[in-house]
Amino acid sequence: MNTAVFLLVSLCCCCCCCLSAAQEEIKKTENEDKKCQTSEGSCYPDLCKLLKDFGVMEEKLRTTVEKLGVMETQLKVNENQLEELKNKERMKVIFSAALGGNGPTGPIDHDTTLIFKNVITNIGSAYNPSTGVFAAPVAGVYYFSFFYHAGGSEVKYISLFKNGQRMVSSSDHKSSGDGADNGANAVTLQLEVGDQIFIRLMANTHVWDSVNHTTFNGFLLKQV
Ligand SMILES: *[C@@H]1O[C@H](CO)[C@@H](O)[C@H](O)[C@H]1NC(C)=O
Ligand SMILES: [Ca+2]
Repeated sequence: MNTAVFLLVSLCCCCCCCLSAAQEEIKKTENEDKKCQTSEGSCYPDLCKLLKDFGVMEEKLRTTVEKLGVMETQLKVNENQLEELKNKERMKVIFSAALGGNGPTGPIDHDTTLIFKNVITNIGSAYNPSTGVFAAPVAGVYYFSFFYHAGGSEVKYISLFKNGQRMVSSSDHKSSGDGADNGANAVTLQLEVGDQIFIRLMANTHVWDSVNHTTFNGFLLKQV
């Protein structure tokens, strides 16, 4: 073979190869098209998949919207509960008052409600300094304390009352040995709205005040 013939043969062979490869490719594509037409309806493969995916997405969206609705309702409930808690938290009832005067109160021949006139703190104004009575503005747990100072030569006996009921007391005996006495007590009480708390000086006893050492104190611990 001379060079010219060799080139011609080579070129022809290459051409044939290319042509048959292209024909193969066309056949493959036609077959895939047929596959789609028979099993997935008459559409291109990508479009079939897209439509199917769209259906799934639509369903997901529907359930998500439903869930969102439920969550929105729950959120509203939570918000209301939070507002309620905040209101409870905001409610402040705190007072401190001293007996005042300069000298003894008592002895008196009957039990007497002590009127602590020197108001030191009265947030919420639940303590009334003209009657000595604290009235619960809200239901809750309250903490109360009271302290007295008195001369040692008299009997001392004071009690904290809830409405008509004596709850806790502090007392001391008459003595010639003690120049002065100090006593106190405290109590936590669960109160309903309007319950009244006050300190009574028992008959024929006495307490003393000059520099606010006889006091009545209380605050709301927690609304219930
Ligand atoms: C007693 O309390 C009153 C407040 O009501 C105050 O003004 C006064 O200074 C207090 N006195 C003493 C001696 O602490
Ligand atoms: Ca004593």
